[in-house]
Amino acid sequence: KVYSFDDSPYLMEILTELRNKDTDSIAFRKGLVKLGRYMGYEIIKTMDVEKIKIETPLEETEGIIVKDRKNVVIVTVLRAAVPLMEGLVKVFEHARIGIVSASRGKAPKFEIEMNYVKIPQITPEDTVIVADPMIATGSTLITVMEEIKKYGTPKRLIVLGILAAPEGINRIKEKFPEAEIFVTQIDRGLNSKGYILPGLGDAGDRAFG
Ligand code: HSX
Repeated sequence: KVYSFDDSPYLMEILTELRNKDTDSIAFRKGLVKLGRYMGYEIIKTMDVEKIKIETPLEETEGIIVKDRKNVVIVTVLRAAVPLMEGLVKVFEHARIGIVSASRGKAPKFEIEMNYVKIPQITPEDTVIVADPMIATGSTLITVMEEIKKYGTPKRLIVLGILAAPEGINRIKEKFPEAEIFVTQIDRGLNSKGYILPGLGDAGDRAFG
């Protein structure tokens, strides 16, 4: 299943700022943190809730807990996903965190080099959120998700991106039909260098200079 959020004016406004080439890296990073947090809220909306009884200082009442919110593993793909993760941990404060360094080579092969992998053990109760702002050809995420598989099978496997090209989404769907894709917006396509159009440029460079 693919979720995108064109109908959310607030998310679209933040994304507009990220797309604007005149946005500096301070504002760009802040935007990514915000999107991490608010996309996190969107993920929570899809989690099961359980009714519980609690007591206010005045009387007993009913409340809820979102149990799965506590069983989250966030896998951060260096480097542009770092501010995104910062936002995500604001809503998934119990999350265990995996860090993966993966980068894509040049066209036409777009080979993925993965040289640092630290991922916690994954249990069947876990929701794994793989965060990378840009899903272009999808190769980076596919390589990372193949690696994640070695650490266990989660209850849910979620891909969290800011922008995606249809090409990348289709490839992920094909290789990981069980993955749920949350992306702020789906863009038109890719250029010959494998950049998303209209996109926002290179998220790592824009965030970190
Ligand atoms: C950028 O390229 C992003 O942050 C991703 O890590 C990667 C996406 O490209 P692709 O592997 O989906 O083509 O650096």
